Amino acid sequence: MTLNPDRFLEDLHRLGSFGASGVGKGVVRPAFTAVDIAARRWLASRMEEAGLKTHFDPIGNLFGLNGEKSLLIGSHSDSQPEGGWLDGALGVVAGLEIARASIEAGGPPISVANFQDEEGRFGVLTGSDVWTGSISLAEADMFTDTDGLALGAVRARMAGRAREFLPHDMFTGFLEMHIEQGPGMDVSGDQIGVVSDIVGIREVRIKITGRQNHAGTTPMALRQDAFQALSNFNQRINERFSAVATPATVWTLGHAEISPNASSVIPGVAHFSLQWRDGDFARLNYMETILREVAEEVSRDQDVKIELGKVGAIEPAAMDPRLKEALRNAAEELAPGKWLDLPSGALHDAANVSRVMPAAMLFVPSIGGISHAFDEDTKEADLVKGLEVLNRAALSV
Ligand code: HGY
Ligand code: MN
Ligand code: MN
Repeated sequence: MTLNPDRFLEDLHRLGSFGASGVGKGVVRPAFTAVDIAARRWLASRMEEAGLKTHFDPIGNLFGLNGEKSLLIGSHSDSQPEGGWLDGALGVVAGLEIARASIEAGGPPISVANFQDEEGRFGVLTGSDVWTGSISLAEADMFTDTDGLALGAVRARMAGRAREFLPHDMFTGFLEMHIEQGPGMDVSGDQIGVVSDIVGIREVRIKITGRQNHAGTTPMALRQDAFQALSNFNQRINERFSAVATPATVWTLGHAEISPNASSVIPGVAHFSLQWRDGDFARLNYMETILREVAEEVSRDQDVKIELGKVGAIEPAAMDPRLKEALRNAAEELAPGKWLDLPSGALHDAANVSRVMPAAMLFVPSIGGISHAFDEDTKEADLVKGLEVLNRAALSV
Protein backbone atom coordinates (compact mmCIF):
# COMPACT_ATOMS: atom_id res chain seq x y z
CA MET A 1 0.00 0.00 0.00
CA THR A 2 1.58 3.24 -1.15
CA LEU A 3 1.37 6.34 0.96
CA ASN A 4 1.69 9.67 -0.81
CA PRO A 5 3.80 11.90 1.49
CA ASP A 6 3.48 14.94 -0.82
CA ARG A 7 -0.31 14.72 -0.80
CA PHE A 8 -0.24 14.28 2.99
CA LEU A 9 1.92 17.41 3.44
CA GLU A 10 -0.19 19.41 0.97
CA ASP A 11 -3.38 18.53 2.87
CA LEU A 12 -1.69 19.44 6.14
CA HIS A 13 -0.66 22.86 4.81
CA ARG A 14 -4.10 23.42 3.32
CA LEU A 15 -5.72 22.64 6.67
CA GLY A 16 -3.32 25.20 8.22
CA SER A 17 -4.73 27.87 5.91
CA PHE A 18 -8.06 27.72 7.78
CA GLY A 19 -7.65 30.30 10.52
CA ALA A 20 -4.04 31.06 9.58
CA SER A 21 -2.79 33.59 12.15
CA GLY A 22 -0.34 35.31 9.84
CA VAL A 23 2.37 34.64 12.43
CA GLY A 24 4.54 31.77 11.20
CA LYS A 25 2.42 28.70 10.54
CA GLY A 26 0.17 29.37 13.55
CA VAL A 27 -3.61 29.04 13.52
CA VAL A 28 -6.60 30.54 15.36
CA ARG A 29 -9.29 27.87 14.97
CA PRO A 30 -11.16 27.25 18.24
CA ALA A 31 -14.07 24.83 18.21
CA PHE A 32 -17.25 25.97 16.41
CA THR A 33 -15.76 29.23 15.12
CA ALA A 34 -16.51 29.92 11.45
CA VAL A 35 -13.02 28.79 10.41
CA ASP A 36 -13.29 25.60 12.46
CA ILE A 37 -16.56 24.74 10.75
CA ALA A 38 -15.11 25.60 7.33
CA ALA A 39 -12.07 23.39 8.05
CA ARG A 40 -14.34 20.50 9.09
CA ARG A 41 -16.38 20.87 5.91
CA TRP A 42 -13.22 20.91 3.80
CA LEU A 43 -11.91 17.82 5.59
CA ALA A 44 -15.26 16.11 4.97
CA SER A 45 -14.93 16.87 1.25
CA ARG A 46 -11.38 15.41 1.20
CA MET A 47 -12.68 12.29 2.96
CA GLU A 48 -15.45 11.92 0.40
CA GLU A 49 -13.01 12.36 -2.48
CA ALA A 50 -10.98 9.56 -0.91
CA GLY A 51 -14.03 7.26 -0.98
CA LEU A 52 -14.96 7.53 2.71
CA LYS A 53 -18.54 8.08 3.88
CA THR A 54 -18.72 11.17 6.08
CA HIS A 55 -20.71 11.44 9.26
CA PHE A 56 -21.06 14.40 11.67
CA ASP A 57 -22.49 13.54 15.08
CA PRO A 58 -24.47 15.97 17.29
CA ILE A 59 -21.40 17.29 19.15
CA GLY A 60 -19.60 18.08 15.88
CA ASN A 61 -17.25 15.09 15.68
CA LEU A 62 -16.55 14.22 12.04
CA PHE A 63 -15.93 10.65 10.90
CA GLY A 64 -14.84 9.40 7.49
CA LEU A 65 -16.12 5.85 7.43
CA ASN A 66 -14.93 2.82 5.52
CA GLY A 67 -17.48 0.06 6.07
CA GLU A 68 -19.10 -1.34 9.16
CA LYS A 69 -15.97 -2.61 10.91
CA SER A 70 -12.72 -0.70 10.64
CA LEU A 71 -9.67 0.60 12.46
CA LEU A 72 -10.16 4.25 13.43
CA ILE A 73 -7.31 6.76 13.07
CA GLY A 74 -7.49 10.46 13.88
CA SER A 75 -7.28 13.35 16.33
CA HIS A 76 -8.83 16.87 16.28
CA SER A 77 -8.76 19.94 14.01
CA ASP A 78 -9.83 22.65 16.50
CA SER A 79 -7.05 24.76 18.01
CA GLN A 80 -6.22 26.78 21.10
CA PRO A 81 -6.98 30.53 20.87
CA GLU A 82 -3.36 30.81 19.72
CA GLY A 83 -2.39 27.43 18.33
CA GLY A 84 0.10 25.66 16.13
CA TRP A 85 -0.62 24.13 12.73
CA LEU A 86 0.09 20.55 13.82
CA ASP A 87 -1.60 20.08 17.21
CA GLY A 88 -4.44 17.73 16.29
CA ALA A 89 -4.37 18.53 12.56
CA LEU A 90 -1.44 16.15 12.07
CA GLY A 91 -3.36 13.16 13.42
CA VAL A 92 -6.45 13.86 11.34
CA VAL A 93 -4.55 14.30 8.08
CA ALA A 94 -2.39 11.24 8.82
CA GLY A 95 -5.60 9.24 9.27
CA LEU A 96 -6.95 10.62 6.02
CA GLU A 97 -3.80 9.69 4.07
CA ILE A 98 -3.62 6.17 5.51
CA ALA A 99 -7.34 5.53 4.88
CA ARG A 100 -7.07 6.94 1.33
CA ALA A 101 -3.95 4.92 0.47
CA SER A 102 -5.61 1.79 1.80
CA ILE A 103 -8.68 2.32 -0.40
CA GLU A 104 -6.46 2.92 -3.44
CA ALA A 105 -4.50 -0.26 -2.80
CA GLY A 106 -7.49 -2.41 -1.85
CA GLY A 107 -6.10 -2.67 1.70
CA PRO A 108 -7.90 -3.15 5.03
CA PRO A 109 -10.77 -0.82 6.03
CA ILE A 110 -9.55 2.27 7.85
CA SER A 111 -11.80 5.10 9.05
CA VAL A 112 -10.87 8.62 10.14
CA ALA A 113 -11.94 10.59 13.23
CA ASN A 114 -11.83 14.34 13.76
CA PHE A 115 -13.02 15.08 17.30
CA GLN A 116 -14.55 18.41 18.28
CA ASP A 117 -13.39 20.81 21.03
CA GLU A 118 -10.39 18.75 22.04
CA GLU A 119 -8.76 22.00 23.09
CA GLY A 120 -11.46 22.73 25.63
CA ARG A 121 -13.03 25.99 24.52
CA PHE A 122 -16.07 24.67 26.39
CA GLY A 123 -15.05 21.60 28.37
CA VAL A 124 -12.07 19.24 28.39
CA LEU A 125 -11.78 16.99 25.29
CA THR A 126 -15.50 17.67 24.88
CA GLY A 127 -16.23 15.84 21.60
CA SER A 128 -14.61 12.57 22.61
CA ASP A 129 -15.92 12.97 26.18
CA VAL A 130 -19.50 12.98 24.87
CA TRP A 131 -18.96 10.29 22.21
CA THR A 132 -17.42 7.89 24.73
CA GLY A 133 -20.14 8.60 27.31
CA SER A 134 -18.11 10.25 30.09
CA ILE A 135 -20.56 13.15 29.98
CA SER A 136 -23.97 13.51 28.38
CA LEU A 137 -24.77 15.83 25.49
CA ALA A 138 -27.16 17.70 27.82
CA GLU A 139 -24.31 18.29 30.31
CA ALA A 140 -21.97 19.44 27.56
CA ASP A 141 -24.61 21.84 26.24
CA MET A 142 -24.42 23.73 29.54
CA PHE A 143 -20.66 24.35 29.24
CA THR A 144 -19.72 27.95 28.44
CA ASP A 145 -16.61 29.49 26.96
CA THR A 146 -14.80 32.34 28.71
CA ASP A 147 -17.15 34.84 27.03
CA GLY A 148 -20.17 33.07 28.48
CA LEU A 149 -21.38 31.50 25.21
CA ALA A 150 -23.01 28.11 25.78
CA LEU A 151 -21.92 25.10 23.77
CA GLY A 152 -25.57 24.16 23.25
CA ALA A 153 -26.12 27.43 21.41
CA VAL A 154 -23.00 27.33 19.23
CA ARG A 155 -23.27 23.70 18.18
CA ALA A 156 -26.53 24.65 16.51
CA ARG A 157 -24.25 26.18 13.83
CA MET A 158 -23.52 22.64 12.64
CA ALA A 159 -26.91 21.13 13.36
CA GLY A 160 -27.81 20.97 9.67
CA ARG A 161 -25.31 18.18 9.09
CA ALA A 162 -25.57 16.42 12.43
CA ARG A 163 -26.79 12.83 12.61
CA GLU A 164 -26.77 10.23 15.39
CA PHE A 165 -23.81 9.21 17.58
CA LEU A 166 -21.96 6.27 16.03
CA PRO A 167 -21.75 2.97 17.93
CA HIS A 168 -18.24 2.25 19.24
CA ASP A 169 -18.29 -1.36 18.09
CA MET A 170 -17.99 -0.20 14.47
CA PHE A 171 -14.30 0.19 15.25
CA THR A 172 -11.70 -2.42 16.16
CA GLY A 173 -9.37 0.12 17.77
CA PHE A 174 -8.05 3.69 17.64
CA LEU A 175 -4.65 5.07 16.70
CA GLU A 176 -3.69 8.73 17.16
CA MET A 177 -0.56 10.41 15.84
CA HIS A 178 0.43 13.68 17.47
CA ILE A 179 3.35 16.01 17.99
CA GLU A 180 5.06 15.49 21.34
CA GLN A 181 4.50 19.13 22.44
CA GLY A 182 7.41 18.96 24.87
CA PRO A 183 11.21 18.93 24.67
CA GLY A 184 11.90 15.18 25.26
CA MET A 185 12.48 13.86 21.74
CA ASP A 186 13.91 17.11 20.41
CA VAL A 187 16.65 16.78 23.02
CA SER A 188 17.14 12.99 22.76
CA GLY A 189 17.19 13.00 18.95
CA ASP A 190 14.54 10.27 18.68
CA GLN A 191 12.15 10.39 15.72
CA ILE A 192 9.23 8.35 17.08
CA GLY A 193 7.65 8.14 20.52
CA VAL A 194 5.32 5.32 21.53
CA VAL A 195 3.03 6.60 24.26
CA SER A 196 2.82 4.44 27.38
CA ASP A 197 0.05 6.38 29.12
CA ILE A 198 -1.67 9.76 29.18
CA VAL A 199 -1.88 11.96 32.27
CA GLY A 200 -5.15 12.80 33.98
CA ILE A 201 -6.44 16.32 34.48
CA ARG A 202 -8.76 18.36 36.67
CA GLU A 203 -9.90 21.80 35.56
CA VAL A 204 -12.15 24.34 37.24
CA ARG A 205 -13.29 27.91 36.72
CA ILE A 206 -13.32 30.07 39.83
CA LYS A 207 -15.06 33.36 40.62
CA ILE A 208 -13.97 35.69 43.41
CA THR A 209 -16.38 38.42 44.43
CA GLY A 210 -15.05 41.28 46.55
CA ARG A 211 -16.23 44.90 46.71
CA GLN A 212 -15.65 47.30 43.84
CA ASN A 213 -14.65 50.67 45.28
CA HIS A 214 -12.57 53.83 44.89
CA ALA A 215 -8.80 53.22 44.72
CA GLY A 216 -7.93 56.53 46.36
CA THR A 217 -10.31 56.78 49.27
CA THR A 218 -10.66 53.21 50.52
CA PRO A 219 -8.18 52.41 53.33
CA MET A 220 -6.16 49.24 52.78
CA ALA A 221 -7.63 47.57 55.85
CA LEU A 222 -11.18 47.98 54.56
CA ARG A 223 -10.68 46.59 51.08
CA GLN A 224 -12.23 43.46 49.65
CA ASP A 225 -9.98 43.38 46.60
CA ALA A 226 -10.74 40.50 44.22
CA PHE A 227 -7.34 40.72 42.54
CA GLN A 228 -5.42 40.63 45.82
CA ALA A 229 -7.48 37.61 46.79
CA LEU A 230 -6.61 35.95 43.47
CA SER A 231 -2.94 36.72 44.00
CA ASN A 232 -3.06 35.28 47.52
CA PHE A 233 -4.95 32.24 46.23
CA ASN A 234 -2.25 31.62 43.63
CA GLN A 235 0.54 31.91 46.19
CA ARG A 236 -1.11 29.47 48.58
CA ILE A 237 -1.89 26.99 45.78
CA ASN A 238 1.75 27.07 44.68
CA GLU A 239 2.91 26.33 48.22
CA ARG A 240 0.36 23.61 48.94
CA PHE A 241 0.54 21.87 45.55
CA SER A 242 4.37 21.93 45.65
CA ALA A 243 4.25 20.00 48.90
CA VAL A 244 2.46 17.03 47.27
CA ALA A 245 3.82 17.26 43.70
CA THR A 246 6.14 14.82 41.93
CA PRO A 247 8.42 16.13 39.14
CA ALA A 248 5.64 15.17 36.69
CA THR A 249 2.84 17.04 38.49
CA VAL A 250 1.89 20.34 36.82
CA TRP A 251 -0.68 23.06 37.46
CA THR A 252 -1.60 26.20 35.56
CA LEU A 253 -3.63 29.32 36.12
CA GLY A 254 -4.07 30.06 32.42
CA HIS A 255 -7.05 32.38 32.16
CA ALA A 256 -7.75 35.38 34.39
CA GLU A 257 -9.94 38.45 34.13
CA ILE A 258 -10.51 41.16 36.68
CA SER A 259 -13.38 43.53 36.64
CA PRO A 260 -13.72 46.38 35.90
CA ASN A 261 -9.98 46.22 35.02
CA ALA A 262 -9.26 49.92 35.56
CA SER A 263 -6.31 51.64 37.27
CA SER A 264 -8.33 53.61 39.82
CA VAL A 265 -10.92 51.01 40.77
CA ILE A 266 -10.44 48.28 43.37
CA PRO A 267 -11.34 45.11 41.46
CA GLY A 268 -14.73 43.79 42.52
CA VAL A 269 -14.69 40.49 40.65
CA ALA A 270 -12.02 38.09 39.41
CA HIS A 271 -12.65 35.11 37.16
CA PHE A 272 -9.88 32.58 36.58
CA SER A 273 -9.19 28.98 35.61
CA LEU A 274 -7.06 26.45 37.44
CA GLN A 275 -6.03 23.07 36.06
CA TRP A 276 -3.71 20.41 37.40
CA ARG A 277 -2.38 17.24 35.80
CA ASP A 278 -0.84 14.07 37.15
CA GLY A 279 -0.58 10.39 36.27
CA ASP A 280 -1.97 9.34 39.66
CA PHE A 281 -5.71 9.33 40.27
CA ALA A 282 -5.38 9.67 44.07
CA ARG A 283 -3.08 12.68 43.81
CA LEU A 284 -5.41 14.39 41.36
CA ASN A 285 -8.24 14.02 43.84
CA TYR A 286 -6.13 15.07 46.83
CA MET A 287 -5.17 18.26 44.99
CA GLU A 288 -8.86 19.03 44.64
CA THR A 289 -9.23 18.73 48.43
CA ILE A 290 -6.33 21.16 48.81
CA LEU A 291 -7.96 23.56 46.35
CA ARG A 292 -11.19 23.59 48.37
CA GLU A 293 -9.27 24.21 51.61
CA VAL A 294 -7.35 27.10 50.03
CA ALA A 295 -10.59 28.60 48.71
CA GLU A 296 -12.03 28.60 52.24
CA GLU A 297 -8.89 30.10 53.76
CA VAL A 298 -8.64 32.89 51.19
CA SER A 299 -12.33 33.63 51.44
CA ARG A 300 -12.04 34.01 55.19
CA ASP A 301 -8.74 35.92 55.31
CA GLN A 302 -9.49 38.32 52.44
CA ASP A 303 -13.19 38.78 53.15
CA VAL A 304 -14.30 37.74 49.66
CA LYS A 305 -16.73 35.18 48.28
CA ILE A 306 -15.17 32.35 46.27
CA GLU A 307 -17.27 30.13 44.00
CA LEU A 308 -15.87 27.03 42.33
CA GLY A 309 -17.47 25.79 39.11
CA LYS A 310 -17.90 22.14 38.20
CA VAL A 311 -14.56 20.35 38.18
CA GLY A 312 -13.90 18.85 34.74
CA ALA A 313 -12.02 15.55 34.91
CA ILE A 314 -10.26 13.16 32.59
CA GLU A 315 -8.64 10.19 34.31
CA PRO A 316 -5.12 8.92 33.55
CA ALA A 317 -5.21 6.32 30.76
CA ALA A 318 -2.87 3.46 29.85
CA MET A 319 -2.47 2.67 26.16
CA ASP A 320 -3.41 -0.75 24.78
CA PRO A 321 -0.52 -3.28 24.99
CA ARG A 322 -1.21 -4.92 21.61
CA LEU A 323 -1.48 -1.67 19.68
CA LYS A 324 1.56 -0.29 21.50
CA GLU A 325 3.52 -3.37 20.45
CA ALA A 326 2.47 -2.83 16.83
CA LEU A 327 3.73 0.76 17.02
CA ARG A 328 7.00 -0.35 18.64
CA ASN A 329 7.61 -3.00 15.99
CA ALA A 330 6.87 -0.54 13.18
CA ALA A 331 9.15 2.05 14.79
CA GLU A 332 11.99 -0.45 15.11
CA GLU A 333 11.60 -1.42 11.44
CA LEU A 334 11.40 2.10 10.04
CA ALA A 335 13.39 4.14 12.57
CA PRO A 336 15.73 1.58 14.16
CA GLY A 337 17.32 2.87 17.35
CA LYS A 338 15.57 6.22 16.98
CA TRP A 339 12.40 5.66 18.95
CA LEU A 340 11.42 5.42 22.61
CA ASP A 341 8.52 4.76 24.96
CA LEU A 342 7.28 7.86 26.80
CA PRO A 343 4.30 9.12 28.78
CA SER A 344 2.14 12.00 27.54
CA GLY A 345 1.79 15.11 29.71
CA ALA A 346 -0.62 16.57 27.15
CA LEU A 347 -4.18 15.33 26.96
CA HIS A 348 -5.45 13.54 23.90
CA ASP A 349 -8.72 12.10 22.64
CA ALA A 350 -7.05 8.67 22.84
CA ALA A 351 -7.47 8.89 26.64
CA ASN A 352 -11.24 8.99 26.28
CA VAL A 353 -11.38 6.53 23.40
CA SER A 354 -9.25 4.02 25.36
CA ARG A 355 -12.26 3.49 27.64
CA VAL A 356 -14.41 2.11 24.83
CA MET A 357 -11.89 0.34 22.56
CA PRO A 358 -8.16 -0.47 22.40
CA ALA A 359 -6.24 2.77 21.74
CA ALA A 360 -2.62 3.79 21.28
CA MET A 361 -0.59 6.85 20.28
CA LEU A 362 2.51 7.75 18.38
CA PHE A 363 4.49 11.00 18.82
CA VAL A 364 6.86 12.86 16.54
CA PRO A 365 9.23 15.53 17.91
CA SER A 366 8.34 19.19 18.44
CA ILE A 367 11.08 21.63 17.48
CA GLY A 368 12.25 23.34 20.68
CA GLY A 369 9.46 21.54 22.57
CA ILE A 370 7.07 24.40 21.67
CA SER A 371 3.29 23.93 21.32
CA HIS A 372 0.06 25.84 22.10
CA ALA A 373 1.89 28.73 20.43
CA PHE A 374 2.09 30.02 16.86
CA ASP A 375 5.69 28.90 16.41
CA GLU A 376 4.96 25.21 17.05
CA ASP A 377 6.65 23.14 14.33
CA THR A 378 8.13 19.76 13.38
CA LYS A 379 10.59 18.85 10.60
CA GLU A 380 8.75 17.54 7.54
CA ALA A 381 11.01 14.45 7.50
CA ASP A 382 9.76 13.65 11.02
CA LEU A 383 6.12 14.17 10.00
CA VAL A 384 6.54 11.73 7.11
CA LYS A 385 8.41 9.22 9.25
CA GLY A 386 5.58 9.30 11.76
CA LEU A 387 3.04 8.74 8.98
CA GLU A 388 4.99 5.73 7.69
CA VAL A 389 5.33 4.16 11.13
CA LEU A 390 1.66 4.70 11.91
CA ASN A 391 0.70 3.17 8.57
CA ARG A 392 2.94 0.14 9.09
CA ALA A 393 1.41 -0.40 12.53
CA ALA A 394 -2.14 0.08 11.23
CA LEU A 395 -1.63 -2.58 8.58
CA SER A 396 -0.22 -5.05 11.10
CA VAL A 397 -3.07 -5.10 13.62
O1 HGY B 1 -4.23 20.74 26.86
C1 HGY B 1 -3.94 19.67 26.33
O2 HGY B 1 -3.16 18.87 26.80
C2 HGY B 1 -4.52 19.37 25.01
O3 HGY B 1 -3.68 19.91 24.03
N1 HGY B 1 -5.83 19.83 24.82
MN1 MN C 1 -3.86 18.03 20.38
MN1 MN D 1 -3.55 21.10 22.21
